[in-house]
Amino acid sequence: MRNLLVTGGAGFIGSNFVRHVVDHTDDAVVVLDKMTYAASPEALADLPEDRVRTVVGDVADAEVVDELVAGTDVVVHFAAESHNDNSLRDPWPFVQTNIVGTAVVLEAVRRHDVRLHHVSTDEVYGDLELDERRRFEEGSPYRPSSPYSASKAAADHLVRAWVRSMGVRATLSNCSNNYGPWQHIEKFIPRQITNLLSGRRVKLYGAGLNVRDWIHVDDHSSAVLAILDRGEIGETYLIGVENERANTEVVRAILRSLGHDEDDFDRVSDRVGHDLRYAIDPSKLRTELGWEPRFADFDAGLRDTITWYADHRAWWAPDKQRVESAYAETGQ
Ligand code: NAD
Ligand code: TDX
Repeated sequence: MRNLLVTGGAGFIGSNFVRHVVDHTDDAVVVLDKMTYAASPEALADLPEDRVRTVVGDVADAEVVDELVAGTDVVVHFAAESHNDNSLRDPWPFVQTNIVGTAVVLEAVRRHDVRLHHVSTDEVYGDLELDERRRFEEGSPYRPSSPYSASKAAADHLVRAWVRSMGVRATLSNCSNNYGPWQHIEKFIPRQITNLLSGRRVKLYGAGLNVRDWIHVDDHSSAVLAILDRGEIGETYLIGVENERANTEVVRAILRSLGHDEDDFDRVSDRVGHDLRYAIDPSKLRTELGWEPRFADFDAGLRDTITWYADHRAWWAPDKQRVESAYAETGQ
């Protein structure tokens, strides 16, 4: 049994991870979360109080972080500003939370000699051409495109520097696009599902040829747990399930599932600097750690996710108008 400190544990992936830990281990969890607009305390509400405790605080607040890290065996660092479009409107929260926040976590784990797992994204590697065979690997060069991905790249570099030169015991993972329950409705898949469920139209950026490599959030959680259990200090693991889909394909699948004509969507302004394609080669995770995904069937996972949003209208509906008004300002 370990004591885990999970930063950003009230967010989409963090809350799914905490539930996964409760279901699959004996570990106790302290969640540190600032409860920004992206947090869902509801996602943790039914978890046992003797296993999960929540502290509201900022990961960039050295005093709070130091105190929590002191009583912890492992820190799993999810906390971040996570949406590319928001980073194009206002990059400062991304610099503060993703870069400064990670430095604060690193200093605390260094002082208390606590193991860290740093959660990052495949977007640090930039993008790929649609027709090239190459995929992202652990040694791919960093080439981030947006303030969000640049801030995550900066955080990754900080972690590696603290490992090499400051004696910190850390692992890193870079995962592809997640989908599943509790994802904020600003993101692509939940935005389109909730658009249809609220009588709005589906909004596709530009030509919609962009490709993303979709993984169910629970597979991300099991991969992080495998790295905590069997990962080697200083190593990076790419997490993905080899499931590339063009945005147009995803949009058509959502429209069909909800009984609409599959061409019944709007094309809206493209994202500035829009990455064309992400694709992960997960061989290292699979061969070295023996990890296997459990949700390989994307179409089934997408249908379950649609059902989940239909069943959780009370959670997302109050925020829908605000999110859509913000998009309307950029013609999206
Ligand atoms: P999210 O936006 O849903 O959740 C982020 C959580 O962090 C929220 O609960 C928020 O309140 C909290 N937070 C934000 N700023 C904070 C601060 N200063 N102090 C403490 N807590 C703070 O994001 P997500 O999609 O769950 O992503 C979680 C992590 O996984 C991020 O590090 C992200 O870069 C990474 N990641 C996400 C994806 C994806 O597809 N969503 C893919 C790969 C990696
Ligand atoms: O309304 C939309 N229409 C649309 O066509 C939205 C919100 C997005 N898109 C496109 C943009 C992307 O090509 O869909 C794709 C996915 O968009 P997002 O959900 O914003 O994800 P992405 O930018 O790919 O980043 C996600 O994956 C990597 C997460 O938000 C990041 O946190 C993670 O690091």
